[in-house]
Amino acid sequence: MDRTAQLIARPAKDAVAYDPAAPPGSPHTRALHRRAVEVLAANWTGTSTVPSRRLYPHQWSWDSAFIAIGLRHVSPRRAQTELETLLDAQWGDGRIPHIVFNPSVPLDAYFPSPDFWRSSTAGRAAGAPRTVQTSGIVQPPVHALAAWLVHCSDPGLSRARGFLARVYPRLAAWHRYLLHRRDLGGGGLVSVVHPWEQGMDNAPSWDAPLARVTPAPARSFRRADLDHGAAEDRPTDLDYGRYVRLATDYRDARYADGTSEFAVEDPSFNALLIASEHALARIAQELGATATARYGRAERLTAALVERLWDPAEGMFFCRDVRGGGLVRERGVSGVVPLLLPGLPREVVTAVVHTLKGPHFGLGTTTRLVPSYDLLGEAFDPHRYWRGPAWFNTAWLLQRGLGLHGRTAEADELRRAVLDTALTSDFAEYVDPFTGEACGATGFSWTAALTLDLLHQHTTGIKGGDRA
Ligand code: 9WN
Repeated sequence: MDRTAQLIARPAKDAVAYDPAAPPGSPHTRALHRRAVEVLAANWTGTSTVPSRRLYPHQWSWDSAFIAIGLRHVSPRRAQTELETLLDAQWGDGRIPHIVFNPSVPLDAYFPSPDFWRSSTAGRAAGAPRTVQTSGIVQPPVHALAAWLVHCSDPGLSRARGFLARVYPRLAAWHRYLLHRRDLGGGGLVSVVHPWEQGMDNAPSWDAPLARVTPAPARSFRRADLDHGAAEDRPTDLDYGRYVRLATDYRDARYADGTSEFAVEDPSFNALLIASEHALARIAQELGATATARYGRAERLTAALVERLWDPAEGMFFCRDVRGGGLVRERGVSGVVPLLLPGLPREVVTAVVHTLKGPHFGLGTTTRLVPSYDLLGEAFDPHRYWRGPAWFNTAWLLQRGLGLHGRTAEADELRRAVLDTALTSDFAEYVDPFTGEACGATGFSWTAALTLDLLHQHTTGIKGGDRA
């Protein structure tokens, strides 16, 4: 029996609120730990973890990276498997698909299903695998960061199993795909060609670039998400029609890059690529290879991010609409995520922290977790998908950024808020940023995984080797 199974074999007690003052190893901490492990065990399929049994019954790309980051604390081996299952579905051109479909799940359980994406036929020219069905778009490249952190949790096991040696070429090919095929703006940054690629699907930053897209007729598809989620919390039918149109056009172009009418340079997506470039450099060093070129690339990408997306007057990063030509001045959480970058200029760090604590995000004053969108923005809605509620993965990224830049008090406060809210919301997918009320699915995998990671940070601190 591996460690995860042993832990869940213990009888679960009723959830109790996390006591922020509880010392490591206290009953409160143990209850939180146990429940988080239970969530991950319940969502484990044998080779990977579903984000949520009902709402998202397949493997998702950036979810798996976050899940591996937490799972490494209870089963480093299982965390390795999580990432390697995803990488087994990598396409020949290097892309890592945003969904890897489980063939035993009924087609109507999630839309768009494998028969929509038709990866093994429409994706053949781009090198889609024949044996597994996937989507054809991507998600944020958190994987190299996750692989490095998984390695750090048990370097002996990692070396004995040749984990990094196996994943390194695949991760390098993934970054090559993004840097060479997706620099649609020509300025060195990567563009997403669908809101689902960026991971914050319904963010107001997409409204202007999406407005140019003719929606697919509502009758031409059936949304499965509304079977499990409240319609008023989910994207509208009109937005869904546009998502379907973009995905259909990409598929019908055989997933060739360069022609999409939607192309956006997003701060969070690019920051995660840069963080993962730093991690790839660490991995290369660990494998005895030279890493100078990778560190150099991470620096150049950071400079491009600041040059193309930073707005000093607003103290945050904005998306660039490559087809429309300009910055989209909607304040989304994506615009503060670059705080996690080690090479960010000092004045940028100061301004981002100021923005986080100011009236638009209210961190530590009106909100406890960081809202996904501007509290004062016209489109703000505390419950609607990515238009206001707070997510745990963005809180984790920002907590890491605050710690990295020596903002220890703010990092500790955010850490406590995450742990507290994770338990009281039963590991919700997302929460009301003011009240912490659960929204979307409960028992959500990355919420549980990142809770575990933050719990372990308390006992071990962020170690130097953990930094990527
Ligand atoms: C589309 C799985 C995914 C997350 C995304 C989140 C949501 C899917 C959806 O769920 O997206 O990929 O159907 O809305 O926005 O970040 O990876 O948890």
